[in-house]
Amino acid sequence: METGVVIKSVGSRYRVLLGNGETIECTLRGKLRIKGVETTNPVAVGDNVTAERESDGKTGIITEVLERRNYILRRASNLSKQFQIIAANLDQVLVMVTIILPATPVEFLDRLLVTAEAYRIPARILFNKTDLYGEEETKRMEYLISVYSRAGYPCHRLSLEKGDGIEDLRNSMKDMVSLISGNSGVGKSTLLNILNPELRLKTGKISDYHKQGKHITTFPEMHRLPFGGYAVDTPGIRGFGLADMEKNEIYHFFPEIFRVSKECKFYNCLHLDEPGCAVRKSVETGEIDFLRYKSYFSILNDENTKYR
Ligand SMILES: Nc1nc2c(ncn2[C@@H]2O[C@H](COP(=O)(O)OP(=O)(O)OP(=O)(O)O)[C@@H](O)[C@H]2O)c(=O)[nH]1
Ligand SMILES: [Mg+2]
Ligand SMILES: [Zn+2]
Repeated sequence: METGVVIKSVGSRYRVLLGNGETIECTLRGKLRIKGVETTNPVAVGDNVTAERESDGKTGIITEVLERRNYILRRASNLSKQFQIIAANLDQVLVMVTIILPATPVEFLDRLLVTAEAYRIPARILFNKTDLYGEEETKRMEYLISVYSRAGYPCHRLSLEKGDGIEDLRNSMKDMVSLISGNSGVGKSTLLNILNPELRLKTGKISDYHKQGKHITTFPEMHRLPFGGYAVDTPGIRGFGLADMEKNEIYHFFPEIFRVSKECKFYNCLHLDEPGCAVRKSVETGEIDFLRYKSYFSILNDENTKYR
């Protein structure tokens, strides 16, 4: 019996990195049962497992999945009620966004941040492709940086093309397990190729016609970083699963809204149109950005959000 970490999962095949640095291809033991969430995949990238080696020595069977510290889910498909675990046992989530080519919708960013908050995983925001920004795009980026850093998220300005901001980011990733998420085409795989030049991951072109990525990466995969730590490259995610959330706890996952909510008149205030709502007042004064409030409102009213 050996222990290891799942670094890749495609269908029912799992690649497990063992303690001695060796990797073996594994399948699951048929009757393996995992407690907790109902998901389409019982084992995910980042899971710590025990494995039994087959007689050929190169393949194995996963016999147990050790308890998860945390995990990030996504909706299995756009309108599906089923969830898929993207990765488990993470130290941080890096949300990569771009102002243009492609433009990341703010609500998409907020849903990723809410998911990270719900599982208490710290998040950073990476603004990439600054080399493509003109005056207007730079202004937009600086505005978003002011909104999100006030909310408490560290923000990085990156140009992977020119090499700007990479040293700083590397320091923030050292010895950590990071999940790199973001919409298709923002540069997630490009970042990994820079952090570990041995990888040569496939990257895509942004078509001028659609101005968005083409979902080049199709499976989450964990990669070792030469300076210490791991990073999970993920496919550009279309829909995120906000599982297991009570309607009246969603605002807990917007840090700046949560802080102010303590001054609302009613303890069960949903910050819609209740009298004495401190959140609404702060939106009016601009202390809470309207952009963020809009995302909160939309998640609250999203019938696809699965409530407990
Ligand atoms: N101009 C510019 N292009 C960049 C930068 N970073 C990445 N790109 C380009 O953006 C395109 C998409 O990059 P990918 O790394 O494939 O994007 P991804 O996020 O992995 O996309 P998916 O795997 O589809 O989710 C590639 O052509 C990159 O060369 C940057 O800082 N500036
Ligand atoms: Mg990719
Ligand atoms: Zn309120």
